[in-house]
Amino acid sequence: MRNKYKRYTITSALPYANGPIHIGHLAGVYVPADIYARYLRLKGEDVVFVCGSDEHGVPITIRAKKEGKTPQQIADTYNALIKKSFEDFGISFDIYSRTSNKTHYETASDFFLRLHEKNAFKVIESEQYYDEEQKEFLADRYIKGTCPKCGFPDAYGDQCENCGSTLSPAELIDPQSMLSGSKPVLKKTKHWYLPLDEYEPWLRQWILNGHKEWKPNVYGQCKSWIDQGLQPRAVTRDLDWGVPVPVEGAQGKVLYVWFDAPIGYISATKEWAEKTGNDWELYWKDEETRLIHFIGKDNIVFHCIIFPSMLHEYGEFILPDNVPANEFLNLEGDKISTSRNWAVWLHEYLEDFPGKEDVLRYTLCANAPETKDNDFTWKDFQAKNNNELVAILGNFVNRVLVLLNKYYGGEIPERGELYDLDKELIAYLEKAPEIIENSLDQFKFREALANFLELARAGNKYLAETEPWKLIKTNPGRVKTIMNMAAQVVANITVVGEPFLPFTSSKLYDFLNLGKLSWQDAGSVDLLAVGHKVNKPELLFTKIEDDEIERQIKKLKSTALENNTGKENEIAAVKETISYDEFMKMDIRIGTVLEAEKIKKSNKLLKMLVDTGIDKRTIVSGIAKYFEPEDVIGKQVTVLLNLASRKIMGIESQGRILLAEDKDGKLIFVVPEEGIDNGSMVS
Ligand code: B3M
Ligand code: ZN
Repeated sequence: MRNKYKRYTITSALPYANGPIHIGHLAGVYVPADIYARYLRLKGEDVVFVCGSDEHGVPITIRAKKEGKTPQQIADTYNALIKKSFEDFGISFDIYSRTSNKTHYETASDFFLRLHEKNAFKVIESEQYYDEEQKEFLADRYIKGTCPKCGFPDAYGDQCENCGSTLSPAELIDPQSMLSGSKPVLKKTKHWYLPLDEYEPWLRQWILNGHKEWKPNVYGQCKSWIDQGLQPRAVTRDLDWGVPVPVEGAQGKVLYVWFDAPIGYISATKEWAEKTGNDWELYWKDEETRLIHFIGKDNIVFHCIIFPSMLHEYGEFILPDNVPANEFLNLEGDKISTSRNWAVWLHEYLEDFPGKEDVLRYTLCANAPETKDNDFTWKDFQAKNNNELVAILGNFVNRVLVLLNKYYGGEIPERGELYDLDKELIAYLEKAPEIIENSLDQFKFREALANFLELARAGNKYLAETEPWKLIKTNPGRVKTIMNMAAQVVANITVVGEPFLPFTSSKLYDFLNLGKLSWQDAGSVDLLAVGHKVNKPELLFTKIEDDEIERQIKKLKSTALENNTGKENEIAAVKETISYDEFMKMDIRIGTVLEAEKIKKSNKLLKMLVDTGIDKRTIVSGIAKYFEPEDVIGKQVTVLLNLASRKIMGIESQGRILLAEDKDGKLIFVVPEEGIDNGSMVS
C-alpha cells in the first residue's frame, strides 16, 4: 500500500455551525483524523487535511429564528467558537473553511449545474406541507405532530425523538406548523432528485465487491441501505437559506444541505490551494491521490452512498478509498445530548483543565468508539491521567532527564559493551514504529496508542531492571550505556508520540533540545549523539485529584436539563385551539402552601399541603430541584383544582400548582401580583 499513493486528501465532517462542539465530536472524528494526518505528514507524505463549518440547513435557521438573529449571524458565532476549539486542541487542519463563503457557493452551484446539464436529475412534482400564514413551505423539522408509531405527541416531520423512528411529514397525525401553530396544507412544489436507484448496480460493485476492507460497521450500513433498495433523493429544498438552485424555475429554492456540505470539502481544498500555490485538482482528480473521509456513524450514508454517487455522476473525481466512521461516545453511561446539556464542551474543558489538551486527546483516543459505542467517564479520565500519563509516560521521561542532568550535566554519555537487556531493548525499539504504523494504517487508533505507551513501559522496565541509580557508585561505565539507551527511548517517544500527543511531543523536543525528526528516523538508538546536551525537564503531566473529578461530575449533573426533548431546537408552538367553554371548565384558584416536604427516593418531587380556600389538599409537584421545602411554605400559589387526581410515588396528588418553565428547564411559580384571599378564582 505504501507506494501506491502520491498524496492524501483527508477530510473530517464539517460541524454544523449551530452550537459548540463537545468531546463526542473530538473522539469520533477529529482526534483520529488529526492523528492520521500528522502521522502521514511525519512520514513525509503529501497531505491536505480539510474541514470547515457546515453553515446551511434547518437547525441553523431554527436557532436564528429563536434568537432573533440571521442564520449568518448564528453561523459566524459558532464558526469562530468551533474553529478556536479545534486550534486549542491542536487539530492540524490545513484549512478550516466555511460553506457560506463565495468559493463554496460557486463550487456547489457549478457542481449542481454540471449534473443538471448531464440530465442527471429527475425533476419531480409532489405535494408538501405549506404554512399559509407564513407563506412558506415547511422543512420537515418545522412540522410537529403525533408519531404514527408510538403516539408521542411532539414528533418532528423527519423523526420521532421518543421512539427513534424515521418519519416523513405525511405520516404525522395532526401535523402542525411550528412557525405559526397553524395546520399546514399540502401544496404542489417541484424538486430535483438524484436518482440513487440508477446508481445501485454501480454502488453494489464499487462498495460491496470493491471495498470489503472497510470497517464492518461501515460496510454493514452500506450493504443494508443498498439491499433495501435505493430511492431517488431530493437535493433541493424550499428554503431561503442555502446555495440558490442555479437553474430556471427554481426561485425560492436552495440546494439541500447534504448536497452542498460534502462539496464543501472540495471548496475548502480549492481555497487552500489558492493560498498555498497548489493545484487543487491533483487532490481530487488524480488517481494517485488517496481520499479518506473521517466521520461519525450518522453520516455514513451521505459519505459512502450519496456523495460518491454525485462524484461518480460528475465524472473526473476520485472516490473515497476509505471512510473509517466511528460509533458514538457516551458520557457517564448516557447518550451525549446537546439539548439536555449532557456533554463536556471543549471550550469549557480548557477553562477547567488549562494545559491539559493532550490528556483529553489521550483519553478520547484510548476510548475511541471504533467498533462499538463507548463511554467517557470522569473517573476513567482521572485514571488514564494518573496511572498512564503521569505514572508511566511522565515518570519515565522525567527520571531519564533528571538522571542525565544529575550524572552528566545533561550530556548524552557514550555506550559501552551491550548486555542482553540492552540488546532486547534495541530489538524492541527497532520494531516499535512498525507496530504502531500497522495499527494506524488500519485506522486502529486505540491499538496504535496502546502500542505507543508500550515504549514508555519498556523504558520503565529497562530502568527498573538495570537500576542505574544503584550502579552509579560501583560501575559508572555501565551507567553511561544505560543512560544513553534510556535517552534514546525518550527520543523515540518524542518522534512517534507526535501524532497522538502533539503538545507533549513539542515539550519533549524542547527538553531534548532536538530539531524535528521524521517517522522514518524512529526505531533507532542513535537519535541523540554522544555529547549532545539536553535541557532540564519540567513535569509533563500532573496528577488530577479526586475533588477536581467530583467537581466535574457535579457540574455535569447540575447543569443537565431533564425531560427536555430537544427544546433547544424548538420554537414553542401554539397548542390546538380550544373553545371558550373548554377553558371555563378549568377551576383555577389562589391557595397558600401550608406544609412542604421532600419525598424520599425522589430528588424531583415535593409533597405540599395547600389551603385552597375551600379545602386543604395534598399536591405533589416536580420542583424539588429548584425549591427547598422552606422556600415554598407560606407562599401563595395558583392551583388548578379540578384536575383528575393521580398517584405519584404512592401519594394521591389532588390538583396542580401552576409554574412557568423557561427554555433551560428552569421553573418559577405563577403567583398573584399581591396577596389575595385563598380561594380567589382565576379566569
Ligand atoms: N454537518 C452533520 C454532522 O455534523 C454534518 C456533517 C457534514 S459533512 C459534509 O453530523
Ligand atoms: Zn414515535
